[in-house]
Amino acid sequence: VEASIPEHQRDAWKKFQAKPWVSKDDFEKEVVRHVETTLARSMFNCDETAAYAAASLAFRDRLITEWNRTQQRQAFADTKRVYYLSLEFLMGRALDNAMLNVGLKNVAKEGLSELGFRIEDIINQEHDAALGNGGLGRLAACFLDSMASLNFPAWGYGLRYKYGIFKQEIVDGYQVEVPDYWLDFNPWEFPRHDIVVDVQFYGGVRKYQDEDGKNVAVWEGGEIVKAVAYDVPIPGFNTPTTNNMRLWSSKAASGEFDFQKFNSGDYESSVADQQRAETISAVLYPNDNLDRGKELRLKQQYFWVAASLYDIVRRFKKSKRAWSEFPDQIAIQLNDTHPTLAIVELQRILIDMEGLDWDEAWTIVTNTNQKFGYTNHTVLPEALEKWSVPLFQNLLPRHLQIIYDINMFFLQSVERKFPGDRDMLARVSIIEESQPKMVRMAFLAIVGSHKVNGVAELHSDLIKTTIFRDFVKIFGPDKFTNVTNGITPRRWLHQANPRLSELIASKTGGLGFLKDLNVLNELEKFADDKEFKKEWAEIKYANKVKLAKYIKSTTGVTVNPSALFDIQVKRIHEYKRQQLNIFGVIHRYLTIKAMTAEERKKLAPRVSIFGGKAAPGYWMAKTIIHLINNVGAVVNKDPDVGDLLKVIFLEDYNVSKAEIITPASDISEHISTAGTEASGTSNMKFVLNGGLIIGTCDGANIEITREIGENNIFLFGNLAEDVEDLRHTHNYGSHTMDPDLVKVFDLIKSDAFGDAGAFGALTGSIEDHGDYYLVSDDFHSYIETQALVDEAYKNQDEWITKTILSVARMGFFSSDRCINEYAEMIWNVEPLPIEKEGGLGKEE
Ligand code: H53
Repeated sequence: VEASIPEHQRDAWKKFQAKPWVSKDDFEKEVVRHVETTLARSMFNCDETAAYAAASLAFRDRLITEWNRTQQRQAFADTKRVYYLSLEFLMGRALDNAMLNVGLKNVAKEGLSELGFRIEDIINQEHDAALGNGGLGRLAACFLDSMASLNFPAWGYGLRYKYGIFKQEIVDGYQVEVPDYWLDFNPWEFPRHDIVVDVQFYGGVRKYQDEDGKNVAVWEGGEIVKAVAYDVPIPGFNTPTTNNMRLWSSKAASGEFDFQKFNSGDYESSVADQQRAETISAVLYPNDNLDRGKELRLKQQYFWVAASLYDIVRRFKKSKRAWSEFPDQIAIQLNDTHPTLAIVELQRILIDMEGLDWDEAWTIVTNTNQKFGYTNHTVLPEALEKWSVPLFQNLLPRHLQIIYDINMFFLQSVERKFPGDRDMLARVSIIEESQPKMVRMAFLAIVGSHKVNGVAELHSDLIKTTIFRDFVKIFGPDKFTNVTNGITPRRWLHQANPRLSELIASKTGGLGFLKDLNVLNELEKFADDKEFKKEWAEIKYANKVKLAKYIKSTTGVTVNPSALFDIQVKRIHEYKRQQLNIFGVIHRYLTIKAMTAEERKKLAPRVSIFGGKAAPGYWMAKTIIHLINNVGAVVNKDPDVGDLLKVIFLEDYNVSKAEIITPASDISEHISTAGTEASGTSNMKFVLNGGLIIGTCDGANIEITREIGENNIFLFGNLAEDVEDLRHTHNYGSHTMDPDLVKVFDLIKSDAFGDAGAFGALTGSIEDHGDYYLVSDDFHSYIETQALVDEAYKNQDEWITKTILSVARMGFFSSDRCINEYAEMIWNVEPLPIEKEGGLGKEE
């Protein structure tokens, strides 16, 4: 429906157009107005929740004005757009980010203070938007920030889960999951009840020939669910560009419950349809790096993909261009294989709905002029998505036919290239000939994309030589590329560590480093500057004091802020090896217990801090959490140990907690079995905040080492190239356990940390079941390297120099660099220039 106001009536609109507020007085006026009208409260009953609501609404109004202008500008320019399809967006809090990105945090701080509030208290009222599990979801959030900050015309498309990642409670040392209902009050989203897409499931396919002898397929029957759009504004830093993240929410097609059933007394089933439809976008699947093949998950994927593509195609059709221009206007990035159905859905739209013939359509879908790009984030076999053919057949019958056709044409081309190689055909087929047959989503994504990228150099090399080897032979090496991950320095330095950001700004000529992170290089000249080092160390200490207070208030344990803070926070997974860390802690405990009082005096005190969620069904990961908590319970109250060792498990690790934890580390642990962690991104965050790393030669650790220098990182353990051979030897019985690890296991088995039965599966997986993750193989190297950390930390002067040099050399890891690489190598899009940029440093 055309709802545009006629030309001759637009003057009134222009005259009264909303203008973004800028001054402190205007901000206060807006806050008071929202308290008194939107919230129907007053100065007599305005608590911090209400103040948060009003301040957020004031900023939201401002964002939305710029959002509107950005959308108009982008529509008018009609240039190529990027669509980032991700099932996860781990956004964290929005208010602090909005204030900083529009450059009005100080204005808000003063304004709130005049109204009787402390800005920190107001910021802390916000519930995290936690629509993601871990690295993959947070990467998507950093990318949105960078795309807006760099003025790219870009949209994120995702699902509006009613329940984000569960909240973790620790009860008697065990993880307990509590639902995260986060939508009670969410000022950051705009429901678009006018943007609704019908999405079909189930049913069957009728095929016939029309009068012209053309084959026609009609997908009919089944059920329809409505997808309703919710828009979230994404402000760029120091630019008016405000992009859009569109999240889809599911709703029953009828909208209401069935009145007839209701009137006939059948209340329960009258709401059942509605509930069934709403289930689709109800919960985020809580697995990271694990595929469980559940029907509801496939439903989520198709629901989201179908609605997003419909929206993208609708926008394209408005421009009245020919279909052949589609690839010049649109770049779609598939964040992992979750949105792979987009390839099939576009082909379906073109042949079934738009009447193109197969070849014409497939040329558009797979056009080399930048259409679909596929990012692979893992080589772990248990994380690679496969869907059973019978399940597919039932839910998406037409899509399965199209996949079979795509596969047939693909295999024919392989056969032409490698005549007679039957094994090759079986290996690369999109359909796995198993019982039941399975659709291999990664293979479909490769066949349908023009570029496939890994997320760090080692990882991108590994996918080319292992899981996608045959595809390199088939398509040639140019289809495969690397874009090493990055993080946004706005949230992960400026927002999380304001004092460090301020110090850097004072030495590098303002906040420019936040837009060009290579400017950090200028810090090298201060690496030996006494005054600077003093300030640097004071900031680290203050951040540790803040974390120590947080630890005290949440766990009751007192930790010494002068101790070495050793942190491992990330999802709990065997491949990430929190078990190696906690076994190392137990080894340290044994060592301390065996020391004389004199020896103890020479030891550097440590606080070992853990945090992270285990997937609810991942028993081994939960066992590791249990062990960490039980070790803490024993060690923390042992008078022989005192301050020399404390073990902390922080409950419910999430983005806003990461903002407190990350700036407080002296050393952080990134100790995955070599070849298993695709990149890791928290490693980058910790170094950027002046912490050092103990890590394996894995993922982005390798590139971090290259950038900051090997003197500034503590690397240990076996290399990726040796992992396979080591596993092989384990399986053939020649697995000899590391003697120090045996002592650790003996202590666990003596019930020192509670009933050892609870940990039998964990120790057994290493001693008796092949030690797949090479814990014992790497144990000695790990312990030795930790001893080097102890030594190095004693020389605070050198330690500080190392951290300054490291920060100075971290420019490469900005997500702005990533986005520019994607734009150039994969998307072929240009930023849309802005006439008036904000003028950096207006807040200094
Ligand atoms: O993606 C991150 C990587 C990290 C990798 C992670 C990831 C998930 O969070 C979930 C599924 C998956 O396949 C991969 O584990 O190494 O840094 C962003 O690329």
